Amino acid sequence: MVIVGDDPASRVYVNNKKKACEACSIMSEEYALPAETAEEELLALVDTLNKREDIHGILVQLPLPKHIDSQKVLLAIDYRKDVDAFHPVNVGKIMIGNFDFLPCTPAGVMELIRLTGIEVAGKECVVVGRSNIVGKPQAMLLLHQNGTVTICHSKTKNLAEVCRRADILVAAVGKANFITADMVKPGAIVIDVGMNRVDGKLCGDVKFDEVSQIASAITPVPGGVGPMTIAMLMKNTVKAASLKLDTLR
Ligand code: L34
Repeated sequence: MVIVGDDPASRVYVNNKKKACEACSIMSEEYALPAETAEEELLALVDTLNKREDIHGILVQLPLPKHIDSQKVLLAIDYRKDVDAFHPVNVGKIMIGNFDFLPCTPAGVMELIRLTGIEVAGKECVVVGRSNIVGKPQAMLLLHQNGTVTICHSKTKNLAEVCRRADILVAAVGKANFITADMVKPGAIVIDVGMNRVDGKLCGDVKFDEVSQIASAITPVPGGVGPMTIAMLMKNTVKAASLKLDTLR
């Protein structure tokens, strides 16, 4: 795990990942670099980790400081060690449906949906947010399971109306309390990917108190998608190690 700078949220997430590694008996090393680290220095570290035979997974925690080109860094990670599935090779593999790793947050969301026992096939799925990390891959994973998928974003007209069509609503907007009860179909599954801090308090994108009254299933923040994201990271890391073993057989 590589963390650059001192973003307090990133610090918490990386610490949680470290603890999860310990719980799974996965050896982890943390490289904490100062905010002013030069891009070349970070790329050199990634290169070293790429070459290390005893390391199967590399994760560079985002966001990176503004002077560093994140895409360049993600591209530098050996795609076979890319346990985030952010490398363009892995993104492309996901698009085709022939993948080794799934991005952790969208994969965690699929796992949470699976645990409701409700089939995605044929359902109206609405994803609010279109980031490369969550919204776009999330839509693709729902599509792989034969959902009818709509992606909403800041230019979407009649957002509330579109959201109200959803049997499965995934909120990945990054705005506290954005999804209100009037935007949710009674009986819908609501997955809250938001990780917002309001006056130091962590809250999601969904107004939990009111939406939980009408949803058939809903995830809280904290204690929902976040921990499941980390569980999927552990899964990807074990997969990366076993793929490596396969190539040695
Ligand atoms: N490279 N950067 C890379 N990979 C990732 O998969 C991430 N992400 C997102 C941010 N940057 C990344 C994460 O790890 C978000 N994310 C993440 C991971 C864990 C938690 C939240 C976000 C988490 O542990 N959430 C806890 C509460 C944490 C707290 O108290 O602040 C929860 O219960 O939701």
